[in-house]
Amino acid sequence: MPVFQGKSGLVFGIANERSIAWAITEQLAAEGADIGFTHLPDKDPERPKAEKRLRKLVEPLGAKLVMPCDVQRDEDLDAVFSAARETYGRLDFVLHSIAYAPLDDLQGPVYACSRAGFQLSMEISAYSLIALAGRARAMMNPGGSILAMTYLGGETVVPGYNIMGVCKAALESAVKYLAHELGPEGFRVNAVSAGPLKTLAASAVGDFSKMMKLYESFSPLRRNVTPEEVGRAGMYLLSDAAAAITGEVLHVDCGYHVMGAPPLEAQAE
Ligand code: 0WD
Repeated sequence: MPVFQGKSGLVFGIANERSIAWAITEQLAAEGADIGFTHLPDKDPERPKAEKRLRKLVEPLGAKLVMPCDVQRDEDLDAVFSAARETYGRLDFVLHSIAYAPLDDLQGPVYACSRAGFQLSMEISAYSLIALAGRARAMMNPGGSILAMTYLGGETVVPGYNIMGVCKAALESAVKYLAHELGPEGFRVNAVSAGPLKTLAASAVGDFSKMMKLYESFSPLRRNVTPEEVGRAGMYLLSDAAAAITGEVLHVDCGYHVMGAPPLEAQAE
């Protein structure tokens, strides 16, 4: 039987077909999951670009819930969870695949980050997980699973990742505290720390192609991850196959995070 047969959940953060949330969705859908989706509210209601892009991807999956949601707005979040309650009754999983920082602040240096840019980046990239978890816990089935997306720049310094690294550190800490708080209720909270993938959000991070070359030369597997590999790992953590895993940050990065120094052949160059 498909792993997600009879299970339903929400996916936040598909901007287009390159989004990591879409890669995970493809795996969940292939395993029979019934998924509701949100998109960023369109500024011009006459030209609903974000909604159109998302609908084109998810309508073939038979999505019963497609709604706008700006995670900065409590009323948007409340509307999504109340619609999910009406549509699905209870939820088995929630995927948080959202991040944002204003370009000026993202470009660094960290010491020059504006107060407003810091607040906005933290609110969208880290607080939003807390806001989702608080609402999800009231309506999840036993064994329910929440997953967030993070990056190595939240654990160690990755030049160019700047203020987003500070946000990911907060996000990863939130994963652990939420795992502690929701565990007794039977819910799990984890994160996938993915290697670089060329998405819309990634295009804002400086020197991104250099980063991809680094992974090719330095990671134990000597290559970059594929969206499908990240999708499968995300699906695993959301599934019952990971029933005893919570508070975990799973690195899906071809092993890059274990290296303390470049491989000898790369050092010789
Ligand atoms: O290399 C990468 N691409 C990696 C990404 C490596 C490791 C982790 N990640 C993380 C990101 O930091 C993020 O948390 O994965 C997550 C998804 O990122 P993505 O798939 O790389 O990027 P993208 O396709 O742009 O999706 C992020 C989405 C937004 O996209 P845009 O580009 O339209 O800002 O986050 C959503 C939105 O759909 N988003 C919001 N959703 C609700 N309310 C908001 C908001 N205020 N702001 C952004």
